[in-house]
Amino acid sequence: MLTVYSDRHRLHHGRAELIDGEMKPCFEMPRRADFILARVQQTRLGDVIAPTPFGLDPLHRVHSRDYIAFLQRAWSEWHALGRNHDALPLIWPVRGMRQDRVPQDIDGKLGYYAMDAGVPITSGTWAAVSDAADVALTGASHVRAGARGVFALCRPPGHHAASDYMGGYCYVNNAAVAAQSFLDAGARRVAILDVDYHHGNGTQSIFYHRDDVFFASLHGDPRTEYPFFLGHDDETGAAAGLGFNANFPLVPGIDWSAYSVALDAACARVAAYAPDALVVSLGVDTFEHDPISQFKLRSDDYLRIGEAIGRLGKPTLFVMEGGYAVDAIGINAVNVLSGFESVA
Ligand code: SS9
Ligand code: ZN
Repeated sequence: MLTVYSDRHRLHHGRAELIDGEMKPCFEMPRRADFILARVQQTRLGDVIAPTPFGLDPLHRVHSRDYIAFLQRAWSEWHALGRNHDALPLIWPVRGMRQDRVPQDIDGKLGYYAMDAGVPITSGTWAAVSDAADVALTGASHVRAGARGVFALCRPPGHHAASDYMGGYCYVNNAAVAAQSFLDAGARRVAILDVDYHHGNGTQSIFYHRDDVFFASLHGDPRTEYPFFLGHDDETGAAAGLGFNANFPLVPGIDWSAYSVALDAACARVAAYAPDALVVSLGVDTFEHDPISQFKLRSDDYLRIGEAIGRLGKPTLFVMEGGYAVDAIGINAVNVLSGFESVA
């Protein structure tokens, strides 16, 4: 399987995040991608290529222009105030406050364009974020050219980012950008299967009113899990998109026996949609030793996830999302890809 990878992910390296009331080193760190790449090479999964630049147009297909402009400029606006540490949001327009006025000050803009504080912006964040989108777009172009499966080793991840906000370590929604690129190249239906531990709220929200992208997500139940405010099973789509969104919220602590039942159900929904292409939001924070998650999948279970996806028989783009047990992230992510490849 071809892997698309850019070294420039390292330019995004947040120092700390506020978690459980404490500032701790960011769980979303450069070593994650380094370990995945090392495992790709160690297992001889296939060639590793650099992305080609696609520019801003494909980003504007799923994100608002003002949000993308904000991401491009945020560090320089922050830095111009003499601040050298990471930019972080600290105030949000909640119920009853104005959503129709974008503040001029960078502190206001950070809150306006964020859903949480888990999104440090550093001097290199935009370079890494735009390369990650190019990684996904390059992967999609190889799937269109006939590859059965391609791995877009994106970092930072993307599935919490919506059309005009960042959150949960995510800035540009790489999976959504790739899905839209399939449609723009002539596909009529694209499915996105999100197996990250956290609900893909950004992806759901981008396509919620549309029937040309079917979104299915397996995740920790939002009653007890981040992102808390989206991901329930009664969210089935709206307007033309009604019936084209499927959430599978799962209780904390489950292992493969319960997870696989939901995975089979989600895969059956994907198969029924009969997509021309499949995008997998590949998070491996469902792992038993993940430091911020509560499922109990073991490394071998990821082979089974890949086999289930492979049995769908669709041209498939894997887009890397979460996974924070860094020592095992390469084994677990590449196990999904190897499982996929083992199914002819
Ligand atoms: C859990 C805090 C979660 C954000 C997690 C984002 C995951 C992206 N106690 N913080 S895949
Ligand atoms: Zn996650």
